[in-house]
Amino acid sequence: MKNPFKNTAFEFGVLNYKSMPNEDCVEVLLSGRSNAGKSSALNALAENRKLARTSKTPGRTTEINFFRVNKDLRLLDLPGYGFAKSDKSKKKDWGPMLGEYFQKRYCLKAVVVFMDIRHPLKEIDIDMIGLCRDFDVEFLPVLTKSDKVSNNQIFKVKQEVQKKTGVKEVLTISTLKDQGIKELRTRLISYSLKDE
Ligand SMILES: Nc1nc2c(ncn2[C@@H]2O[C@H](COP(=O)(O)OP(=O)(O)O)[C@@H](O)[C@H]2O)c(=O)[nH]1
Ligand SMILES: [Mg+2]
Repeated sequence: MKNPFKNTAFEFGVLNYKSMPNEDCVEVLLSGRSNAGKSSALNALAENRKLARTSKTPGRTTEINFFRVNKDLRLLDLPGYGFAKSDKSKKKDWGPMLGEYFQKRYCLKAVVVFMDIRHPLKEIDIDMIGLCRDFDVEFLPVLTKSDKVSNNQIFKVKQEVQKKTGVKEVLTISTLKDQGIKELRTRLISYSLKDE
C-alpha cells in the first residue's frame, strides 16, 4: 500500500496565533522534549530525510511549523518547544500561542507526546498532557528510540506510562530500526477520518 505520508510537505511557519492558516483540515500537534526524536519520526512517517531538521542542538525558534499530509490532515511541529527545562523564558514564550491554539482551534484533534523511552514523562510532557486534559484534547504517548532498550524494558516503560497517564494506547517506535512507524501512520490517519 502507498504510504499516505509520502507527499507530506512544509506549509507555513507562524509566530503567532493570528498568522495561522484557515482551519480546513484536522490538525495533530507533535510535541516532545528537545531530542526526543520528533523530527526523526516526522521524517520516517514521510520517508523523507529532508522534511524536518534533525539535530542534537535544535533551533530556539518559537514558531509553529505546519506540515500538510493530505487534504484532510496537517501535522504541527513546535521546533523550540522543550529546548531546555531550565529556560523558563522559553516556556513563557510558548504559553500564549499554545493556550490560544488549544482554546480556539477546533480542528485540533490530538496531540502526540513523543518521549525518549529512557526518559518518559518529564515535566514538560506532564505540562503538555495537562494542557490536553484542560482542553479535552486526546493525546497519544509515543515512546521513541526503542532500539536503545531491551524488550523487557519496553514492556515496563509502556506499562508505567499507561498507568501514569490513564491512556491505554501507548505506541513504541524506532526510526533507526523502522519499528512502529506503520502503526503510528495508521493512528494519525485515523484522526482525520470523519467518524472517529
Ligand atoms: N537510536 C536512535 N536514535 C534516534 C532515534 N530517533 C532519533 N534518534 C536520534 O536522537 C537525536 C534527536 O533526534 P531528533 O529527531 O532531532 O529529535 P527532536 O529534537 O525531538 O526533533 C538525533 O541524534 C537522532 O539521530 C531512534 O529511533 N533510535
Ligand atoms: Mg526537532
